[in-house]
Amino acid sequence: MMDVKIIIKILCLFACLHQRFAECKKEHDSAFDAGLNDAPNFKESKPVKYLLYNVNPGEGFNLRRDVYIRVANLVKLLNDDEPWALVLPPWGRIYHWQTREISQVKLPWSLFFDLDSLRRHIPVLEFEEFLAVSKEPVIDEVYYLQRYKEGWKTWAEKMDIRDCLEKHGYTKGKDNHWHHWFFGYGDEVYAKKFECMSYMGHAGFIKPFLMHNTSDSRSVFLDRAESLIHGQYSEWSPLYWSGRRSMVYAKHLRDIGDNFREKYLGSTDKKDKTELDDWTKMNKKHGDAKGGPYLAIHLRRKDYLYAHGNEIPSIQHVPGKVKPILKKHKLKKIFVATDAPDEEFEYLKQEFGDKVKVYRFKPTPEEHEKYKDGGVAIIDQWICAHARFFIGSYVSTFSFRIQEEREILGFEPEMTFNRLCNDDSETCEQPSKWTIKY
Ligand code: GFB
Repeated sequence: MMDVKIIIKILCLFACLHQRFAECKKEHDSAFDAGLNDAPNFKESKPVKYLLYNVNPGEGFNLRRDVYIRVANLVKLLNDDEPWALVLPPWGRIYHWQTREISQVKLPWSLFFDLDSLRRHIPVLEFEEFLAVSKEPVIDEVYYLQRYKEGWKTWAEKMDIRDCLEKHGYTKGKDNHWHHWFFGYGDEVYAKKFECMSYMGHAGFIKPFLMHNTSDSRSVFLDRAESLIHGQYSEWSPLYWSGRRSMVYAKHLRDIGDNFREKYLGSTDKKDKTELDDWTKMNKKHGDAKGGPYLAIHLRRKDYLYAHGNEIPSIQHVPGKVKPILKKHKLKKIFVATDAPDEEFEYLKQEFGDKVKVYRFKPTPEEHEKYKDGGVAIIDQWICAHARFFIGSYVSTFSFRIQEEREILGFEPEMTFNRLCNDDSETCEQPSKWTIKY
């Protein structure tokens, strides 16, 4: 039997969409509040349409979160004209999630994010909820976004239905349906139509196509949605930040991070001025947050050593570079978020000596099974986000998401946008300061 909570959420979602999303900014419960004397406020209602998407399988967790913002803001724009809901692509098969003992496919977004917060930005539903409200497990149209075969000389927004450069695992069955992995649901889910679209443009550029060329369909799937670039919804725009701010981490993960902060790092929201509110009401200024009495560092290792080894320090050089910063900010505790093997972490602990305490978050096997690699990564990010001073890894999207979280919490940019230089350099270009816009 379907979970009662899911049914209530879906009913609420429909109630909201029926009144058109732009007018429906109240809490979900208010859908049941209409009194007899309330004047009806309905415009012509159109049936809700569902946008689904996926990202290049090689992309990591934190770039995927950036693509979510682009697609979410596309849905926001669509809702100015007609009701669309975004179907959240289940997490799974992510290259970096290598803990083989635990199952990491078909993971719902609620494992990592607070869905009520996402819904204060746009209407979203989990893939399983989409299946639950569908008569059949069918996606009406799939568009695979691809490059232009001939390349391009000057950048101009354009889109064209073209022959597929590759089929990327989409096959047409004898039943005339298109089959694909579809997040692990490929045994049941199929598509009626599959086409490739050469695409060069911002996320909003595809809106007229979705409105006018897919009007007979209920669901449209955009594969390789990272091709929709930010453009006017980039890190410099308030809309980017609304999408980003709505991506509040799931409470169970925040709680674990908060307990760790309190227990080992002497850090609480009250003392550190990092209290959280409904994101739509938050408007923190730089310097409002003080942060816990520790320095946090994100030390990206593993495949990063091959990709960006020239830009990051060896583990042996880390203590020498961090000690002067600890001294400057009078800090004696370090929190390390890292994908490094245990030996490297133990080495760091030893090298910092007795006067500096070095911590990392290590889940128990049960916690790991429950929260998955993605949840453990978020706990690390949450703890880093609350430190007095943060040092990230060169161009790591994992570090970028921490920097954004610190912008939301109200830290001074100087305490956030930092990285360590390589072994041979004392100075190097520091991260761009992508400061929050309200
Ligand atoms: O998130 P992500 O795309 O960031 O990929 P980058 C890094 C993944 O490694 C995370 C794990 O999703 C985590 O699963 N990871 C990295 C960590 N650092 C930590 C950490 O401090 N704590 C925990 N718990 N997990 C890019 C990739 O990674 O790096 C590209 O997106 C490519 O595909 C490139 O591999 C070299 O932006 O850092």
